[in-house]
Amino acid sequence: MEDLEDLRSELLAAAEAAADLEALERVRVSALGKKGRVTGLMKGLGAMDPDARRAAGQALNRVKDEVAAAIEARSRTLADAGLEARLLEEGVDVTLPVRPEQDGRVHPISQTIDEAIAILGEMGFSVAEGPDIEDDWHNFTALNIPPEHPARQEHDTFYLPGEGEDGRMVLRTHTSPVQIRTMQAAEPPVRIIVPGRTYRCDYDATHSPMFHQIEGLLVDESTHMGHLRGCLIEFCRAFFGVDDLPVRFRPSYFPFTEPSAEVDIGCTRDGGDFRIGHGDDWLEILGAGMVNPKVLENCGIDSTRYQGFAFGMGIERLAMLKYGIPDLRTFFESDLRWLRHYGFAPLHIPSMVGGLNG
Ligand code: 2U9
Repeated sequence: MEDLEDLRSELLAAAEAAADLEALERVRVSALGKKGRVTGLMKGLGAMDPDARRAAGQALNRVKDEVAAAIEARSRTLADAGLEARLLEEGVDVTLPVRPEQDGRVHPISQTIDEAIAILGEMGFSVAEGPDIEDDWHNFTALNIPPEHPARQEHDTFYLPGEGEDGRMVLRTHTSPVQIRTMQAAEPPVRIIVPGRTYRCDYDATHSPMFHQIEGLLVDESTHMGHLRGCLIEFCRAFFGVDDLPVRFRPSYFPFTEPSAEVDIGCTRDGGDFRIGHGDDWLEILGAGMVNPKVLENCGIDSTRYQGFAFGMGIERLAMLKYGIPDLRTFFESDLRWLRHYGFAPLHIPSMVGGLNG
């Protein structure tokens, strides 16, 4: 039998020296493969007497395990280095200046969010963000959504693996948990808007399992429904660029607001012609209401001193209406021709002074 210690050192050195995964595989086959050197020695054990066989077998097994572990470790190192190299090679330097000649476009979802931020930012709202993966309490309980509410059903909500209501996490079904976290962390006045991704188990021509919302929350000592009305009427008129756009508030119900309303804007549906603005028809575009005192209390805010209003809207729906995009599913197909058609110039940043969309 060749000297085991020499063989061990040689194979460990070969594994360590393998420059890539193919070279490492050659080392593995030459050592541990069917015709490999360690395997060959194993086969030789049969010819030995029992005592010598036991001692040699144990020593061989130790070498075999050590060589296998060294190959495994080298394989992980090479894979990590490969990933590192790819990340470096494919990395994008986001600090480089925009190259307008490159024909990049801003996605209509980003554009719509930027427009909404420009309008509501001018009114004094700041942008707040939070996690996409939430716990049950922040996504439902704190918002006064009862345990038996249909929104909590498995077929509406993406639940992540985990035990019981306290352990399992959800993909947030609205951006509202961010408002909950903001109220828990700071004293009023609160004046925030929350744009972001939301998730519901739904997929057809008008629903996507991942979609975007922008919600707003204002809490102060004397906030009332008149402030909510003024804010949303101004928002709708600025967003659609129609100064005298009719806006109507219809009574509705949400567990997190009381009273609640759905908001419609005036439109014309004349045969095949659809236009936002005047006319004798209405189109629902957002929901709103006064924050339910129970929700304020859940966040540690004294509801006898503070009141708030909140609103929420679907970004895809706003973008489809404003920019005449007929099919929701096309938003997420990453079709460059679609993006060139519906996308926006990157150097025009929406603002109330410079214009929302060029
Ligand atoms: C807190 C308190 C109240 C947010 C609100 C709506 C009404 C609403 C929908 C619009 C279209 C969701 O994308 S959509 O389907 N939203 O109708 N959202 S009031 O109310 C809140 C939020 C947070 C703490």
